[in-house]
Amino acid sequence: MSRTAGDTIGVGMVGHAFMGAVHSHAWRNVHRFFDVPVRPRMVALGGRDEVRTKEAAEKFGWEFAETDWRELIMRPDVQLVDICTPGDTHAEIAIAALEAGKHVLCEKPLANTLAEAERMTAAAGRATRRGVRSMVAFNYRRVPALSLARELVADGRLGALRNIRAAYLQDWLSDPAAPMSWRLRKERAGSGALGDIGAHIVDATQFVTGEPITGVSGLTNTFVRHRPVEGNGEEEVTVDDCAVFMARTASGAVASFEATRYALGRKNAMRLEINGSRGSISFDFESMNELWFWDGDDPAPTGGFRRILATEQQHPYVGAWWPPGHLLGYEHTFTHELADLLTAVGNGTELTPGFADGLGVQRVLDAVERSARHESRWTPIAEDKR
Ligand code: SOE
Repeated sequence: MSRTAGDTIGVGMVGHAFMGAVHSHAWRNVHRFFDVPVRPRMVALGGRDEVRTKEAAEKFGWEFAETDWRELIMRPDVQLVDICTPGDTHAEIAIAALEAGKHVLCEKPLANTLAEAERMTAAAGRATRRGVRSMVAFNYRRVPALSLARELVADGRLGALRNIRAAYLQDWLSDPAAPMSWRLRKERAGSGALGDIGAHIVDATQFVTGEPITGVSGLTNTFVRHRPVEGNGEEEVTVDDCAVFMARTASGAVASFEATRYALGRKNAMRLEINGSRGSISFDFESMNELWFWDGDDPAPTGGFRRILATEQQHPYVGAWWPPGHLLGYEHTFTHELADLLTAVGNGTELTPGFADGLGVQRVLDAVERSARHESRWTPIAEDKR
């Protein structure tokens, strides 16, 4: 098992773009708000370009900059590796870090292919037996309102689950002149809207309902097939722009999913609505502090949904922050994620979502792609044979 020095743990993080910035923010703050058993020391930041990595390390608060991730993970003062790179490097970095006895936090989706996700999960399983922890960064699980939704479902307040409507709507690709980027290259990103944002709604649905998705029928499309490359003509887009699929969960609930980067006017509308036999819940990340609840047991029903402002001290994670009504934001979800990670590392306790959960999501994404390739035919999710 990776050793921590007293009550601190050395962290090495690879990648310093959007995810690197928000993870750094969380690493800087987690122990100042949450009573975690080990405090992070922000040891080393990894990136390919020396100048940019040094600048980012200085800006975000890392002590050292490394241009070779292999050297970063082998540093004796690094006991936990945080992977914030595009999907094509997740498997290699995560497996090497786990084999070196380092705890691993890996951005989503876990991998670019099912085969990689399987190898990563096997490595994580071997590492767990040596006391090494691993987690996949599905941060939306740590939105207090969504954690609360899970509690309501688990407490039976929705009854038997019937219909699920999940959507993740962004619009940053609507303009055909928007430039090519790594997120639009299959070899780097694995898939498009499906893996990038569809993965979040698959995980959020399985998390809130506590049920796996058992089969899907999918449809994908790429609306703009070529995009400008700065100063260098055009490049082919090799991933989906939008993925829509219907699904069934283990208890027989029927679900629809939509992930798109073309929903003009929607910036980060990650939505989940669940209707059960006793009640319904509804959530939209663009109003992330609110959970709407239709409570069939309400003694004085008003006919509509009731707004719960999930900022009370007793709501999940909120006790560490501000008084009621002083809203939380996107960045807090990452701080919550690290609080759970450090608690599990320090106390040797269970941690979710683990790589097996990431693999579960990957199986759904893979089934959607296979279904879409075969005229949307119904595709069961492969059994977990581990
Ligand atoms: C993509 O636009 C993206 O940044 C995702 O990669 C993140 O996971 C999501 O939280 C916000 O949108």
